[in-house]
Amino acid sequence: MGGNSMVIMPGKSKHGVLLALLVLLLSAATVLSRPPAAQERGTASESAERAARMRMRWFREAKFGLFIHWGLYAIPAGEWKGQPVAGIGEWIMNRAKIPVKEYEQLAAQFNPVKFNADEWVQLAVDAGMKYIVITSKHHDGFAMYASKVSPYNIVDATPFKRDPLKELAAACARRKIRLGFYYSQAQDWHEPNGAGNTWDFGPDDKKDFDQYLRDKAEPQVRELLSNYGPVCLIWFDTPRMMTAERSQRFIDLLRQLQPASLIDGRLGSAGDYRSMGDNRIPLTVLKEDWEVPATLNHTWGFKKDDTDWKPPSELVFKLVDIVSKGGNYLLNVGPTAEGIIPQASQDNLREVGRWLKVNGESIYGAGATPFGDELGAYSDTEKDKDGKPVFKAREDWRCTTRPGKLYVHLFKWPGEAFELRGVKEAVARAYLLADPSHRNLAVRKDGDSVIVTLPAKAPAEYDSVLCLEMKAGSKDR
Ligand code: FHN
Repeated sequence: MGGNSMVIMPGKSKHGVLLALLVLLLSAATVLSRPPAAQERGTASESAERAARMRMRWFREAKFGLFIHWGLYAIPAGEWKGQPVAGIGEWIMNRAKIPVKEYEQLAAQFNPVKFNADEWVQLAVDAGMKYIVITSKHHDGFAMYASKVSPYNIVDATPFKRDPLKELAAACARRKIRLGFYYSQAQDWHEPNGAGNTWDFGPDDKKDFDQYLRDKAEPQVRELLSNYGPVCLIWFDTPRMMTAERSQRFIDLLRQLQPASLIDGRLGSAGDYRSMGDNRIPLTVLKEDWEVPATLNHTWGFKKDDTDWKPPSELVFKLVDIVSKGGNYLLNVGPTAEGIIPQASQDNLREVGRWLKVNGESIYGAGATPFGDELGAYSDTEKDKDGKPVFKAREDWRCTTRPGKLYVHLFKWPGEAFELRGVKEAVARAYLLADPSHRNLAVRKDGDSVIVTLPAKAPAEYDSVLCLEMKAGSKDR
């Protein structure tokens, strides 16, 4: 609009009316003189943006999801021929350079008779998680669902013969929780032309990677998007050799078959949101949509010797830290070859769920901190090995937001009072979410500071959330 947006005073004078007509004619001429392609481009990109916003809505609300790494690697569980194999459990085939002919034989032993889809989904619900992402095919190439594309799948190649993804899809629908599929689009150690298996099939640059994509990866993603009802996202991973053109073929499949489904950040070209590195929480707020995949111990796939579980206090801190920086937390379990999610994983996740039952309004759909100093700062003196200043994280408190509300997460109980600096708005009232009656706490304003009087003892385990409601008319955060 620019120069056309002047204010016209109707009826003031003949000149005013003439001027108004001139302006209208000029605007019409500008629109009509724009080349048709540019007009279409404008509307097409606007509607693409609108569609992307709609697709992202549930993700922005959800904040907390369950990742499940489950496959044949749960049988060796970190040990091959009596020897422990270092590294993450689902990489055992690669780390121990197990030939396809040997690894394949695991399928004949895979019979997870204790698998119960309802119990798994119930765990996610109890933990307060809003979506589940399960490995439909990891780098070992084994499909954990009924695939017509390759007989190397759980229904055709194991005594189990059931399709756990079908059962999970039904259980998720019953409990109204979203289901998405992890799919390793590039690495496939079972296929001569898939990326990654150099011990059986030689170097990747000598392979016909497009043959693998055309004959296995693309048709399998098509199956996943066609046979399991609504799929909330496809979680691609390790985009080796994925050019923009190759990635686009997957994007087209998704947009054509399930336009509401999201693409994570590891396809090979931009997805719907950014995937952080494994267990890598950014230091500060990121304005875009993002998610961090994370482990409860040190592996994704089950490893019998890895029992170094993160305690619930750490999980709650990480969840809040991530939400206060604008992200989602996708937290992993690695079920056993019998189909059991390790008890410690279950216990710790349910503990997070208990905290969320009381404090969930400060997490689901919540926005990032409007402050930032509480996250930490770069040291003036300490440098890392590259000579760059070290970031010193602070862990006393975090802040999440909703329109008209600030949620101050107190991990270290400050004692009798808490002072929040940098608050311009007036506070209507303050209370603790863990106090069932939400009793008003005394609040004093001192310039840009808000000082809240607190009880002597923390009312909640892990994190007591102090809610500050801003006076109506105060700027929404
Ligand atoms: O190689 C995989 C790994 O096995 C696991 O699936 C993780 C989860 O984020 N992604 C890759 C490594 O980043």
